[in-house]
Amino acid sequence: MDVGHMAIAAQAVEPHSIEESLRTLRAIEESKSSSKGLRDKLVALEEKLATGQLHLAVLGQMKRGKSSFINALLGVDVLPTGVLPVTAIITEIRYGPAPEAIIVYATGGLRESVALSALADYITEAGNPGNKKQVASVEVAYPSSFLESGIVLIDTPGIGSTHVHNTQTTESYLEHVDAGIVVLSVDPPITEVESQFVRRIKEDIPKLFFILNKIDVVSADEPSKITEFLENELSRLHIEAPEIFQLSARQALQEKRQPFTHGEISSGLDAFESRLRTFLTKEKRQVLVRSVALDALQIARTLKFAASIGVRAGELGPAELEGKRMALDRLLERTATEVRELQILLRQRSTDILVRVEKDLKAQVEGHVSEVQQHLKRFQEQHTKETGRAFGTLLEDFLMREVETVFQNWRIQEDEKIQAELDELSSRFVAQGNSILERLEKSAGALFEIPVEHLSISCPLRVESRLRYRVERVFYSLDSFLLLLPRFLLRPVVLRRMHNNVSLLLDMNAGRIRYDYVERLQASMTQFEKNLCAAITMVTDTLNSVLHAPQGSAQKNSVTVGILDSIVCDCSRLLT
Ligand SMILES: Nc1nc2c(ncn2[C@@H]2O[C@H](COP(=O)(O)OP(=O)(O)OP(=O)(O)O)[C@@H](O)[C@H]2O)c(=O)[nH]1
Ligand SMILES: [Mg+2]
Repeated sequence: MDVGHMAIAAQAVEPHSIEESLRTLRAIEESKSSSKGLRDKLVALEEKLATGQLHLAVLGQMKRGKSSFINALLGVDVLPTGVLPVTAIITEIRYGPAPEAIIVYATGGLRESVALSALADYITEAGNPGNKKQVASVEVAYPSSFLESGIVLIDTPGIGSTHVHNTQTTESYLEHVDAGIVVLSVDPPITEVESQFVRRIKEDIPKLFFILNKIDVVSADEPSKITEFLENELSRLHIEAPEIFQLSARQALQEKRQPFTHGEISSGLDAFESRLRTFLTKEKRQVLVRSVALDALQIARTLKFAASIGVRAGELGPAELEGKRMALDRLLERTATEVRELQILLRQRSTDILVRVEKDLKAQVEGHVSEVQQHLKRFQEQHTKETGRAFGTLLEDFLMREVETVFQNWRIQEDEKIQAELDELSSRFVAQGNSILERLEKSAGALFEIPVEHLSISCPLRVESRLRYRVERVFYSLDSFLLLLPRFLLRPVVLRRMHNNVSLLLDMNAGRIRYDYVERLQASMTQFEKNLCAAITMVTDTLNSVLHAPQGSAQKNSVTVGILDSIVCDCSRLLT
């Protein structure tokens, strides 16, 4: 046994801390030089523990006061708030000695430092409609004492608004979240959208706190009744003894700004802050460990499966081993073919969606040509006096409004339709990916007569999350030479020409919209395939490396199996 392996074996005797488990997993993985995806994942998990940074996300339905609540915690109006749906971009807030905001762009990871006061231009629906500035996320540094304890506080876009992309942005971020603060409010206490959201996130997020916000708008005896109601509702969602804090974010911020004028009123924030402090000192690590242990368990099981095959391989005679190797190679080849077929099918389905979008777009254009022509006639009647450029500008503005009206609501509905299709597609393809994996493991297990532990792809695959929404400004430019025509010719020529061109104008803009959908769908599919393949590749690479390792490593593999067994036990224990 080599020295490195003896060190690994020695560790097996004692129970592992999660850090030791990760180190051991990495040592085993490196000794087999199996899969890059697996290595990257292990490094990321180690980093997560080493930095000890807990991602604490503020989540919930739009307009419940998430951003106001974060401002109240920080004691300053850092994040934009408002009556209309506001937050559109994920904003991560960390400790920093001086206030700073960094805009991270989706294209090429470009970063730009901006003043905190300019945040609204990047993260709000009004300042950055439909995320046309292509912002991936925003990182804010702020010198707040409670951020110093190693939390990243995250403001997320509200779910359930008509801006579907806001819900998608939040959903796509969930896999990074270690603990969540769900903001509810008194008006009404909990909606169906919120119930569904909570039901879904409680599976992925190890710890949830609940805030009942805006208690300043109800009479003093109501918050406790509402809390009782919420406790019942949440227990229906199998959240026992939920921690609910009643408060008014608005009042809390005022109190922090002018501590002496609000002496006797309590916003309720103190109770939450004190709980958060205990959580950060006593439970933060536990939450981080659970979140890491969940991933480590999956990796340990994969490596154990491969090492068990290695043990069997070492026991076989050369001829028999060669036969099994060839059979496994065929199996891996078949798996690769199945994955390719799955990819083709996925691409086919995305083409189907685009064909349908195309059809819908065509119907939308055809259904509105005569309406826009009628509006144009009315426009002509209303504007008889303007000439030259002034007339041109008016006409352009009019056309712009018309085009936007034709497509704006259509796009919202189409997005929802596509979302539903992608949801269905996503779950179907994840299921198919899992069944490929299961078949591979069963066949490989049978081939080498080893018991198969069920390994599933716990892929956080969310096709919808990858959809980046981009609204292009729809436009049509008038030929400027037309505007130079003499007055008596200008109006009839331009308007007749526009009348005939209405369908061209709508078609041209439909083309841009179609291109936008093509781009978004392609980006989404590529990401999906990458995740799906990464999970399968992790298993096939590991199997490949163990079976093609030099002969005579049965003993090494059986030590490894023992070590991995104990890691599986340790990780499972951390999760109970
Ligand atoms: N009365 C009262 N109003 C509040 C309170 N907290 C927030 N609001 C108001 O509720 C509205 C929404 O607040 P935001 O903080 O923007 O809500 P949000 O959840 O971040 O909204 P989105 O980012 O759009 O999802 C604003 O008009 C706030 O002033 C509160 O405690 N009491
Ligand atoms: Mg907000």
